[in-house]
Amino acid sequence: MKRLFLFLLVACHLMLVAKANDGSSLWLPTERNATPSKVVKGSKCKALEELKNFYKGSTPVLLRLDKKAGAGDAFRIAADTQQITLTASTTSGLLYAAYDLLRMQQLGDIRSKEEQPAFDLRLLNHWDNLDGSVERGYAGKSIWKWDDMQIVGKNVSIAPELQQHICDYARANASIGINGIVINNVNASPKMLSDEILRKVKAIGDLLEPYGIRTYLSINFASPMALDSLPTADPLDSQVRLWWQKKVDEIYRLMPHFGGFLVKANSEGQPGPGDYHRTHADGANMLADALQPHGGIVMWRCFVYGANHKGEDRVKQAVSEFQPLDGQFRENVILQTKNGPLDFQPREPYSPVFDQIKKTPNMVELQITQEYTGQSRHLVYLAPMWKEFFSYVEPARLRGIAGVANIGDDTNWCGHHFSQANWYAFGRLAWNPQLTSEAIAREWLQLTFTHDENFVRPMTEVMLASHEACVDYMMPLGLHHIFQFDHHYGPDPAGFKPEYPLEWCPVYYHQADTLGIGFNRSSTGTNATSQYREPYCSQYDNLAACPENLLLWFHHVPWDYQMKSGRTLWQELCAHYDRGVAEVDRFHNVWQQLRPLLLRADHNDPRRWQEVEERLLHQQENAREWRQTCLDYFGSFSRMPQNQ
Ligand code: GCV
Repeated sequence: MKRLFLFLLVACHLMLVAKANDGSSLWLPTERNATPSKVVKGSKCKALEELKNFYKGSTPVLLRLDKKAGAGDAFRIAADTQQITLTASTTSGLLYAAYDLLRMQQLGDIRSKEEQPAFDLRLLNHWDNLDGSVERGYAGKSIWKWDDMQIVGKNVSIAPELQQHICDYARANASIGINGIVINNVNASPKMLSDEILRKVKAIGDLLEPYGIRTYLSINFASPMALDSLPTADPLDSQVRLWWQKKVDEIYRLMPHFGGFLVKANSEGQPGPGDYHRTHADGANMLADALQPHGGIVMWRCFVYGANHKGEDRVKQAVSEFQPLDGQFRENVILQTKNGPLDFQPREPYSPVFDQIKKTPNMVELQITQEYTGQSRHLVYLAPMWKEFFSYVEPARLRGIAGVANIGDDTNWCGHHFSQANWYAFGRLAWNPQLTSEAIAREWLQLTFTHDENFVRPMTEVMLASHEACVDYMMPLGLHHIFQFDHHYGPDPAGFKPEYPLEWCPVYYHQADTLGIGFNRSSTGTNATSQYREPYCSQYDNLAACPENLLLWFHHVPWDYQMKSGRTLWQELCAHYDRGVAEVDRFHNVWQQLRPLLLRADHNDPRRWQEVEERLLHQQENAREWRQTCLDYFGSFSRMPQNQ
């Protein structure tokens, strides 16, 4: 009897632990119906399958394909007590409707609605390499296990666990509206276009396609030379053009739904048309011509510096390079530009490329992986930063949106449980940039952790405050790029390496001296302000009118300059660093108080709470390191005390 009791106790415990959450299920519904729901009807498609598996209601659901319903991915949900009807003109529209219904079910609020995505292109960019590493990846190795895919005759055999993992990944993306992925790093290996890898890419693409996800590739501009020993990669050379045409034809024979190429050219050592004194337009157009008959596109990155405009202020170089080419690109070329003019800093002004490129379609590149925002060790919710960008650049002016993925083979996909929120928020904003950061945070917390308001309310507040806190303890008032070299984690305001280009060195960016601090980009300095449209051009140019959160981005400001608060610049700087540190302390306190609540939600499994706790402890330490290093260093110029 005693043994039976013990056995039952252990069995119950195991069941509870098995139900507990290790983060692998993300925000998705996990409990499948024991038998497929009988009340869901419609023609066979992925949406039907998902609803049969996960729709729990008793109100019948009907999926209707109707050519007259909104274009593309748009859908309608009509819900009353008798019936829920999902209508779309495409199976992908139905799929988004199905995930919307499941989300409403999870949130306990099923309503009628009409939805249409803001952007046609909603893409993840993976910076994954063929050797399994991920550039700027903080969540383990790449999820693409190239070695677990074997070429068998004409087919590729993928290990069943890998297949399942890729489908889980596709499902997570589709559930938030992402409809395309660039599989590999923009620092691309030419081998991506080899026969073997292309066949494996096709095998991945076949798993993604039922989820409405199109596959794209980053390409290396010198591939014709590296793969087939052509003597040149000159985009105006007829052999090179023929090579690309044949390669593209080969890709489309394998993958009729292939999306196109993403290209980093003549940037940070990558080859490009500039190697042959050709322009970016020459390079992009050559690829566009090869892709055009198949309906493919070229996403050509504007992240270019240090080539043709050496010595010019780095944040001006993209406009200098691309603005004169505006109007010269083929119709299937889109210029892809990072949200800010430098490089994914915790805060940047928007990139003036979005003002100056008027005839060529633009898309924005956001960074979901937290290269410069604490990597997967800091809790930093990025939706407020992305919303800030959209307050300057109208979504309607953009053809698409790309997010550099933060996904790896870690159990919880993203390294930090709260980094999942950034993947989620990216997808939700790519679908609808009008959603508020708060609504997305609340929704994500409820889907991922618990519906308990005593958890959701305080953690929503923490998430919303976390980006500004990060700016404060890292680089307040418009400071930028004072990270440690190469890995970009932690502070190094004194950073200078004579062997590195100056524009990789922190001292170039803060320009601190005994008079003051900040980069003079006004008309008396590099005149970067002139690249902005009005009213921002005048606003940024004028020290008194410049928003204080961008002050040191645009101006070199005296240490005793009087800020709006009445404090001197130095005092204000100290106050921001203090505030950043105090905020992280507060986040940690909130998390500690939520322990019992989360443990209850996680069936007494402390794993998620503990994993976040460890990271918050580290974040506190790192925030302090930022404050101390920066204030000690800048104080050596201001010669003012830190506790004034
Ligand atoms: C993929 C920054 C990053 C690089 C990245 C580059 C880019 O410089 O540090 O890792 O390379 O941006 O976006 O191309």
